[in-house]
Amino acid sequence: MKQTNTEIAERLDDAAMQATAIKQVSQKNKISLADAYEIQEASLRRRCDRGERIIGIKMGFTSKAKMEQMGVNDLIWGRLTDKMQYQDGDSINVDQFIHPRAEPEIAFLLRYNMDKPITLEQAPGMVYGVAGAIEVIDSRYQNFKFSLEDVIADNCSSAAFVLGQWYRPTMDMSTLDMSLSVNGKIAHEGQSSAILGNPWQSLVDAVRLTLEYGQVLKEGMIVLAGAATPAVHIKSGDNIVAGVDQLGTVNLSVK
Ligand code: OOG
Ligand code: MG
Repeated sequence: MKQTNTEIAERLDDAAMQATAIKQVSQKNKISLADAYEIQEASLRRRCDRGERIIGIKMGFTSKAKMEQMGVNDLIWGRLTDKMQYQDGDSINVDQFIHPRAEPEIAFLLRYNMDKPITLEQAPGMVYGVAGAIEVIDSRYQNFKFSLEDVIADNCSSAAFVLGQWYRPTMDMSTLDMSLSVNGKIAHEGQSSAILGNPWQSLVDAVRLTLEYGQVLKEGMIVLAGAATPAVHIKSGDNIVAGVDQLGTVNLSVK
């Protein structure tokens, strides 16, 4: 039987809370892009009803490496809550996730309420700082397989993230080497130019897309620009380090 968007949101939220994978929701239900974002919003409303706070957004599929790894080719955005944030050097418990993966990212800290579109030239002036980051993604779908609508409904696989130190946004952001190491071995290397040619473009698109969906990113919020490399599976005992040229390293261990 067809489910309402609210019912689908509940299933996805329960799957995340119970760390149990479910079937892709688009297999039984015809879901439009607008439905998918409505489901995402409804599932986040449940998190907020439990006391979580939305502190930013993450962009997804901003690099070819990610689009190819996941077989999806359009920009997506999902919400980040305070409960998803860990501090540099923290441990995460693998049991709270289904099949987590980690990826190296760049984060922005917004300086203004983003109530109108911005240009690439304006983007650096719109942030207090930039930082390296690790994003942990965890699809709530079996085998980490989904359509574009499925993954948007599932809050773009958001699970956890860690930020490095904030730096003033004075460097050329388009040519920074990025890497993700697991247990001292480099798992993936890339360049920040893999993120839409320039990570600032991801901020431009984040503002455009959120406005399209009637949301205004607020001063103090975080925007994750999207991974420059494919994601790697992580397991108990792993030490994950993301390195971004000029932005230092970020550490996370997995228990
Ligand atoms: C969706 C999330 C994509 C990114 O950085 O491109 C993403 C997924 O791969 O499950 O976070
Ligand atoms: Mg990501």
